[in-house]
Amino acid sequence: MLIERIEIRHIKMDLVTPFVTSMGTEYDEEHIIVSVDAGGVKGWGESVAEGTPFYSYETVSTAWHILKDFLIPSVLGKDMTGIDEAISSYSKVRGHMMAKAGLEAALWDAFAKTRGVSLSKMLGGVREKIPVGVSIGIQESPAKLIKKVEGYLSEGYKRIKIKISPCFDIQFVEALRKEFPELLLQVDANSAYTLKDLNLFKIMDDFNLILIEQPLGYEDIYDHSKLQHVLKTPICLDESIHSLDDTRAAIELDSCRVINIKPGRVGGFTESKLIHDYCASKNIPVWHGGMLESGIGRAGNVALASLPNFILPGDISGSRRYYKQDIVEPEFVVNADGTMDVPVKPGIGIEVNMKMLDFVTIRSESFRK
Ligand code: OSB
Ligand code: MG
Repeated sequence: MLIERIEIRHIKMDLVTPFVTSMGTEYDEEHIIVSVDAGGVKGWGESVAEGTPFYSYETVSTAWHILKDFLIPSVLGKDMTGIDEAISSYSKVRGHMMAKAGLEAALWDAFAKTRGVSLSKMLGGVREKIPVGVSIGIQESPAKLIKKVEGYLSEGYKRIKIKISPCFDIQFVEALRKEFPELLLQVDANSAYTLKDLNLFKIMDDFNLILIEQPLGYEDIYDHSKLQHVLKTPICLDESIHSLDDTRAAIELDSCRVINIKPGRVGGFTESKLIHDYCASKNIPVWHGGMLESGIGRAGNVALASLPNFILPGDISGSRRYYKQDIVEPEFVVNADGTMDVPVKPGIGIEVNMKMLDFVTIRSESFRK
């Protein structure tokens, strides 16, 4: 497959409702859309580096730089036989997982399209529908949170994740548990706590949560093992896991009993699959995280989440939960039974709405050999 042309677009999309976490408040989402023209098809990917370095050190600007100056030149004009060849062409680049994942996703889509198979099939997916949940930002009061949850449950979502941060934690979890005793509930702290908060987690431990996501330092693996050893609730790592090696360390140290896989955080679908397979071999369930993607990134996430060890519902919600209008057709919808259909058409299996994509594009640059 000859890589003829690559385009990157900086996009900005307004969220339907501000997303409040322990890292701050997001009103809109900035990402990079990557498209690759190769072998008569167009492959699409989304780099989930954000406008700010608050979740990850990467930003749209750093990812743009790494894509333009290092990743794109290493694949452009080459005739590639498969994805591994592309990855090894830029393996000298350390870190910058989100920049890499955006390009890798576009290449996976192009390879799948040239072979006429769905991305799900090509990745080894086995599900036609995936279980999905919703990630709810911090609300002003427990009463407002309960209202939000009621709304999402009525749309079909079967699992609720709430963001927590100091002073916006126990009382919110307690109120939800009281209102919905059977609710599949999990919390995400985005690294807002330290081991000094042990007592708080011991209280959390009695609310029958599915898991507690990334309570401690965003690069930490060691302190999480200390915390996991005194809790019965599984800890799930998000921010701390950038590779299969990190995953092995975390599982061997018993720092977590569940892994959140986000292709953007680990450099793409290839590393995601390695993590998925390793976790399966250790009986560690995984689930698919989210980065408030547009439909382009979401399509890849849905395909990846169709692999067998994605046992827990993912942070993969319908397009409307995030954006008034998505940039793909058809947009993603949640079924009444809390599942989402995995696209079956070749590649990511949805069409890009070019008019909408142009509307949300702030700047673009294209490269050919
Ligand atoms: O920690 O999982 C996270 C969004 C941006 C950055 C980090 C996280 C999130 C979410 C959103 O929780 C999940 C979604 O896309 O629905
Ligand atoms: Mg998280």
